[in-house]
Amino acid sequence: MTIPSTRRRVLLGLTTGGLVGLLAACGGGTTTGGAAPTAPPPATSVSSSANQVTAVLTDFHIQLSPQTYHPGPYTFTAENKGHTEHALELDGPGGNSRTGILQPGRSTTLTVNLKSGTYQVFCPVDGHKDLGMKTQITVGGAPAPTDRVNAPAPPPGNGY
Ligand SMILES: [Cu+2]
Repeated sequence: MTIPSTRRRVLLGLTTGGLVGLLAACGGGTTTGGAAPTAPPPATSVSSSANQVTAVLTDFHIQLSPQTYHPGPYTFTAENKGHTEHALELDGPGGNSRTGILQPGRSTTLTVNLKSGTYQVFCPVDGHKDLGMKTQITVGGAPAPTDRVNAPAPPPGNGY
């Protein structure tokens, strides 16, 4: 009498639910003090809570990137694209703050906690303001939604 071989059934329970996408967050590289990076950070990957504004300084004009201003922190990136030294200063309800003197081709950042009202934006280098390096921004009344929870809903359309 032969004993039939038993068939063993191996059930491979393969579940597909185990794949977890590991998103490696490429953190911002530390800035070394040597060579000055000239490439501005891509605006789409900014995770900072501060809003980003670009201020291009030329001889003798200040060009701000299009922006609607609300109370809160803003980081101004001042780029000196002129042929002489410039700087950027903001003067308004929150006080005034300025960058250091920028040599041609240099850039720096200036973080300002904007408050409601009008700010004068100009170059504090001698005479440059009168030569045309001045503009102004108006900070609207509606705070950022994450700023104050109990603030009333802003009117539609931003009225700007
Ligand atoms: Cu200037």
